[in-house]
Amino acid sequence: MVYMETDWDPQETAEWLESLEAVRRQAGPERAEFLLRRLATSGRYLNTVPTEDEPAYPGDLALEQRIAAYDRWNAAAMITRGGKLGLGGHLATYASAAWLYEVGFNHFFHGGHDQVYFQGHASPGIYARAFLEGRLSEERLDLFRREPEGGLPSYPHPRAMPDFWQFPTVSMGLGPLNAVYQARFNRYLHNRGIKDTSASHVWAFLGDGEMDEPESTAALTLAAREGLDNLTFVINCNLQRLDGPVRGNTRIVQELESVFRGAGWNVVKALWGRDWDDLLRSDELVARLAETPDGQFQTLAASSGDYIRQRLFHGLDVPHSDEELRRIVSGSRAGHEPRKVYAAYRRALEHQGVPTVILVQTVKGWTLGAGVESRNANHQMKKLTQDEFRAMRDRLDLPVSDAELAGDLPPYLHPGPGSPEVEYALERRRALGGPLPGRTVTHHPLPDPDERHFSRLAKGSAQPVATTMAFVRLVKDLMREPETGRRWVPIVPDEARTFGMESLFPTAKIYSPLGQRYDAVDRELLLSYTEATDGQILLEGITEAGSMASFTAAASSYATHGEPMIPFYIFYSMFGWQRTGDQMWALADQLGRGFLVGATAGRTTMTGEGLQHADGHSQLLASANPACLAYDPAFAYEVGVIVRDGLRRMYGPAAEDVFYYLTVYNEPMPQPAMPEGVEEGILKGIYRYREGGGQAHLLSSGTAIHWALEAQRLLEEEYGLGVDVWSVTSWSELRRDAMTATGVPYLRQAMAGTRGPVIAVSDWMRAVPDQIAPFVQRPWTSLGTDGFGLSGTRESVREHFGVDPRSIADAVLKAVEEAEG
Ligand SMILES: Cc1ncc(C[n+]2csc(CCOP(=O)(O)OP(=O)(O)O)c2C)c(N)n1
Ligand SMILES: [Mg+2]
Repeated sequence: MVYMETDWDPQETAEWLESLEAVRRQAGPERAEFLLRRLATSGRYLNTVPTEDEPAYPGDLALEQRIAAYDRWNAAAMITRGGKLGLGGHLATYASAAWLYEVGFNHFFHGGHDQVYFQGHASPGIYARAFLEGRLSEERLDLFRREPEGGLPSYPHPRAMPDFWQFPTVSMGLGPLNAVYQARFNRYLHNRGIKDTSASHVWAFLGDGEMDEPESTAALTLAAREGLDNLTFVINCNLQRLDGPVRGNTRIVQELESVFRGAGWNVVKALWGRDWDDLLRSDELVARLAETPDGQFQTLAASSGDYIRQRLFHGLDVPHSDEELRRIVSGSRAGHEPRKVYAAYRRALEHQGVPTVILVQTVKGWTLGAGVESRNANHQMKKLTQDEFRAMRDRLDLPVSDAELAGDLPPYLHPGPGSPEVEYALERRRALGGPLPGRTVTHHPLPDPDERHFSRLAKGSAQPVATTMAFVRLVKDLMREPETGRRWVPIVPDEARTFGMESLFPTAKIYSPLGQRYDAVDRELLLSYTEATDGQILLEGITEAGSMASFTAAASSYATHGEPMIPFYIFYSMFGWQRTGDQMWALADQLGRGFLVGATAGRTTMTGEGLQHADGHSQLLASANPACLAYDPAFAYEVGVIVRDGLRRMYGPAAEDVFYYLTVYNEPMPQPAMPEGVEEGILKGIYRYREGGGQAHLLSSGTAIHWALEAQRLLEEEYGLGVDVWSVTSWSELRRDAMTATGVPYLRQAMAGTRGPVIAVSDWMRAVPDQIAPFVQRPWTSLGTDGFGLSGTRESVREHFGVDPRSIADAVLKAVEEAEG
């Protein structure tokens, strides 16, 4: 345990306690508490590595200083130039974080095997660095935020810039969460013998405001528990977020320190710049700083020396002029000093056993001038004036004349391809394994699995089987494939038994880096709960967010690690898209590939669970994601056809950047054999399942096909009305095809030659089938499960929504009557 220390001198402890007890008796408990607090805070609010312990700096500081100056300038110039077109961008974030990245680029980030999560709003500086290295041209910089013209995306978007960005980070909270699970996934690949990732390190650069997102801290204990010392968080504590101070009345550094320590992390603080060293010899000043609210400290940083002296240094004997005090308080921070940043990073990498967080203090907007630095509105300042550029030039000592600055737009500055700055930067990158950020995909197609796994499903079964079970059995078979079996990554948030997956426990085993250090209570049973270092299953516990983060890491492993993995994440469908839809969006941005499986789908199919469990809309949410192919299969053989095609489309020779969403049901139903010639229809979204006379057409998906078939029988027997039943495997794919087809859309091709009204029914809200209504071009009726779910028997709830066979038959009769009338 990291945070439990033994009492090596109980005698001394007893003496101290006695003294404190005496204070408490004589001066009261408040006084004793004050002393303790003072002791605690003063010891805590200092740099972890004091100046005298800093390691020697391994680089050429003068050159690095110049490189950083160019990057600062060009980032600001890029945004200001775009600002003239009203395009916006962020100046202050990178300005405060520049050294955090420069030290990483020159000494830490390994281009071959590290993964770096850049803070989204710092992207201008990352582009500026790539410009200095000759990776981006001036023309590209000028197209920042002008993507239709081939320009640079505003933030790290792998989909928009797939040879550059690896990790989409700008939706705050997802970066830190994904970084933890990426580090964890690196270990998983290693422990399973798929890839040696022992040299990989994950760096996550985060804002202090971003730490408020629940996702940012959601996985901290996992990271410590699993001993992820291949992970470092760097939190840029500039004390500000978008609107104002992150913690006006308290202190963010202390709060984060407690949170991370409590979670079992190693904490490194890099707070004060070198100029504070002498001042901080005063315990009184250290204590004052430790009790100054962040809002006040921000004000001090933007104030005159006189104010600073009165508010912070009153009564203290300080040998500094007002101007010196102003300079120190306004800008001397560890995060602006490469030596201090280097020392903190070294500490982080040297620490073994648990991950490290570096809490680094900076000034938001640093070097952009007094109008920007530490100002509440600086997050949204989008341009600097000519005067501000001139001042910046002087401060950073950059070679640009007043005349060159006189134009409308500030120029980009580059020291030239053969300059010492560029040579140095490139040499450092070469030594560190190549350029970064960068994303490369070495194509590595996977072979098709054996056909017999799918033909088993195509045969059907008389015994009722739920499609969830059919899917799980299929994957279980596929996991035995010699070549691709080990690439499957089953992910499930404490719901494996619900989906019949416990049969995987003893064979595939549950991943734990610790192995199994206990006798499982069910070890005598065939399906005992088996954990192992090389386990294949990621049984995540109750965290859909964590599961999605694991899925994201596995789904992009083909690019991040050159190792295609086949994740399937199976979840209660209600707790998928609506709970973690933003992660699905980020997954699409990260070009992830794999199978998302919404189990216990439908508003009426899971009995008795009610309003918060009954999912009648995830198909609609999924339809909004452009990278997602969403299917709602009715039969086991459809599941087989879709999975086989998915494997080809995502892992075959012409792999596409898509992922799948399949909804599967828990209602055991007879599984028919696959009719001839339906495969194309299954994949495109529709085929006629059972002809019945063609007077009307019932389109249905998922479990609803059974109600439609029953309605077909009723109509035939009771009314002599012959109706066709169609299986719609994907409403959204049909719509997508219809919207983009140049010729006749597939839906119309499939239904060509038929007549009569169309009635659609599913276990989803009507808006799901209504997606295709405009393209049917026939009288259209839809039935669905609009509104909140409720508990009851399947039959009673279906009657409530009007999707039971009798209601469907009534709707058909009405539609036929109207069409004839
Ligand atoms: C989920 C989410 N909510 C809101 C935003 C909008 N946003 C962008 S930056 C920002 C403030 C960031 O503050 P901080 O994390 O402290 O970063 P820094 O001060 O380094 O810019 C906000 C609210 C976002 N990008 N993502
Ligand atoms: Mg901040």
